Amino acid sequence: MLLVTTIVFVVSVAFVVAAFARGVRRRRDRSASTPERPAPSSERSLSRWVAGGVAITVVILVALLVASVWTGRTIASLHASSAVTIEVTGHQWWWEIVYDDAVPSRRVQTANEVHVPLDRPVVLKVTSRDVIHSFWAPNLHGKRDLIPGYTTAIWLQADRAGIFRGQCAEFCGLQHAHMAFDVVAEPEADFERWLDGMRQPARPPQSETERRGRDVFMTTRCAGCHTVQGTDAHGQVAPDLTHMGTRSTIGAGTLPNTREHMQAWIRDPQASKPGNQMPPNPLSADDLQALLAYLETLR
Ligand code: HEC
Ligand SMILES: [Cu+2]
Repeated sequence: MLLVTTIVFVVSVAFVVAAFARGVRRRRDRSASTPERPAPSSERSLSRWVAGGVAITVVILVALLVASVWTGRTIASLHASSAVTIEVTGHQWWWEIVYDDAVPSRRVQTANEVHVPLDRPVVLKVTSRDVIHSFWAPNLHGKRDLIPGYTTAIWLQADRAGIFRGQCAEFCGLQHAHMAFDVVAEPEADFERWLDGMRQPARPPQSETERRGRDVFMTTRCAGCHTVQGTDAHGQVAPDLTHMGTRSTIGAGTLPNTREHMQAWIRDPQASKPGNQMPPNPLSADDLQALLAYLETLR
């Protein structure tokens, strides 16, 4: 496309320059200030030029359209045997991330953090659960809208290690600005290690406090919305918390993932991210500390 449009640009500019030069020359040759009426024969030749120009333009545009649709389809249906497929679902206002596997116990579910191996094609299958979002990690790929009920594919490949910041790029409601994510690009071995870690169910609580924290989690509303693999918590409307401790932020980039911020978030998520779908939790101080201790075991 760049080649074709460059040629078109150069040719068009050449014609403009030629026409301009011709006009200057004519004006110099003849001092007459009234423009002459073109002879009928030259008028016919003029309309032939214009018709030719329009025809070439139409042909080029149709060819580019066909090429673009064809390339888009090829990329969308890309199934390179080595490609990693990741499912991304937009929610108001967080990202559900799934690494599917034919073996159900090897399926990985997480949120707001996408890990990809270096130098390998990655196919992201994106969709939305509620409104239109847009998945965008500017250093890795172009924007792609997430349409409810419709799955599209984005293809990307990371050639250098690092953490790439991403952001919802389509206004999707009150907390649109707090709908960020990280793409962590890492060497294949690190990626596999991470994936293996994510496949493990949550470690059972060890201490008395942790056990109490788990009970608080299971008996208050937390478990109705959140999943913790390996426990009775199977909620599907909120981020999977099985390995919450490995994530760098709380609330899709809203707060750093520290104990203090976690405490504030659980007490009242509406304070730092007003309008989000998690309600405040008026817990006793002991219950809250136990819950925090339990959440810290989810690594
Ligand atoms: C009504 C459903 C609901 C209940 C009940 C609920 N949450 Fe949430 N929770 C959410 C949603 C939705 C989010 C994502 C909010 C966002 O980022 O916009 C969330 C986010 C979180 C996060 C941050 C996750 C991340 O990766 O950013 C933690 C931690 C969390 N909840 C813990 C809890 C705990 C602990 C309880 C119980 C005391 C609880 N939640 C109760 C819906 C719920
Ligand atoms: Cu969004």
